Amino acid sequence: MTTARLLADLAEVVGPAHVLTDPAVTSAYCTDWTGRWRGVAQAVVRPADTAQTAEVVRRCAAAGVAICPQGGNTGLVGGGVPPADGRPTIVLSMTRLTGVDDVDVAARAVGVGAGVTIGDVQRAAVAAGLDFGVDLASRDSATVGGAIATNAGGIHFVRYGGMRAQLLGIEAVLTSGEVLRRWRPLRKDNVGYDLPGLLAGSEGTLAVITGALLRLVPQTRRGAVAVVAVQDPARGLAVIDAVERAGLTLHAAELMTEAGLDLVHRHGQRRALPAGTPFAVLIEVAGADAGDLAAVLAEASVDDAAIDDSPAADLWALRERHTESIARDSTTPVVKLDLTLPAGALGAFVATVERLAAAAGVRPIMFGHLADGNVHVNLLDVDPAHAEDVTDAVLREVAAVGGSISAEHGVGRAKAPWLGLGRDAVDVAAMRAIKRALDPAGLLNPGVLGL
Ligand code: 2HG
Ligand code: ZN
Repeated sequence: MTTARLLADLAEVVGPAHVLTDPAVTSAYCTDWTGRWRGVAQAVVRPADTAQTAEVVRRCAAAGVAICPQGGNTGLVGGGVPPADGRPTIVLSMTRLTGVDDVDVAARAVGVGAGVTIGDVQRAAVAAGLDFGVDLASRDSATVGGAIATNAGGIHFVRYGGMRAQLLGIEAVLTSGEVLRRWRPLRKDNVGYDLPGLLAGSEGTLAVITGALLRLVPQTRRGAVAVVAVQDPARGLAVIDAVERAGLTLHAAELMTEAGLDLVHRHGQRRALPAGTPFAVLIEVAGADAGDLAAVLAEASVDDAAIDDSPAADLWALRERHTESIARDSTTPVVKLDLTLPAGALGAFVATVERLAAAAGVRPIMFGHLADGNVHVNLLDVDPAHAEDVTDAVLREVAAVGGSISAEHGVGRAKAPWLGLGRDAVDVAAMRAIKRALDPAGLLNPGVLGL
């Protein structure tokens, strides 16, 4: 079947207005948020619901056309954009699946479409007197489907876990066009393989997620935030430990560096700590106020801290404005490496990256989710011709000290060549077997994950 014929067929399924082919319109869907990854698609197809999604998948599979599922296109590893190798591909944009069911307050659960934003889940939960356990800076663009596909973590991972931990159920279209649906608001449901858990982090390579039944959590009504100056990450971890040992509930614990803070200040954010602080840790606690947190920090001999009751938007802005300030400041597309380090290796790793970056003539800004050992290494002003070399050097260092080459952003296209640094041969073979079983023709997100 010709591609033109397939697109005409797909237009019958989703309506002609939802098969986009004008390059002026489709280019935004084919380029990732960082501008580093650009692909080519014959069309962007925008189904309205699960039935249309299933029909689109069935017809693409019959025609041998690849499918790149996409949510809000806020991913940072190129996993949501089509390949650039010219193979016939459509982008399957899931942003029209925006249904939000009534919150099941007794079960603390809500069913939502894959295209609902994380912010809309939070608002639905709050309106019902509850909350959603995942929060991230891209909350108003990132969709549930994309966040599940990447197993996004975010700022409250330390308390509630990432997207995988929020899944009570899932709905997804298989390459056969059949709809897999596990949809019971049960906390315990131990019948066979954890398929929702498997689709979390599958990065669009196993099935197209159309909806999810999400766990909700009680609201945090009282809280406090501190931004604390520390000499090194180890001291930051010690302060976090002291806060938890004092009985306070950790809601977030984020690491920032002097270079990152200087950058967000240059981009307009007011300072909370004096200039020259080598590292800063943002700590949010739940169920306590600023006075309680100040007392614990004094006990832990912290002498430089800015403290406020939650939500403390000004203190949080210091951390949340990193990504956009970095994007605005770099002269080339930023090389973003999201990593986990063993707690004891963090300080030395930061110093090593600074050395590697200096040798490569690029600017490093590091920040991240300290309590999870998750560092976001951002490399600015990297000559695109050298992006692979500098990535290789950093990822090898992570593997050498026993860390993970992907903490919460996924593997995508950015890290696919380094999959073997994160998983051994037996592990990769088992993943490949799963991929072959669910997508024998290799039509779902080819090139992503490197399987
Ligand atoms: C965050 O923690 C996101 O803000 C983005 O994971 C990280 O921009 C980044 O590198
Ligand atoms: Zn993050």
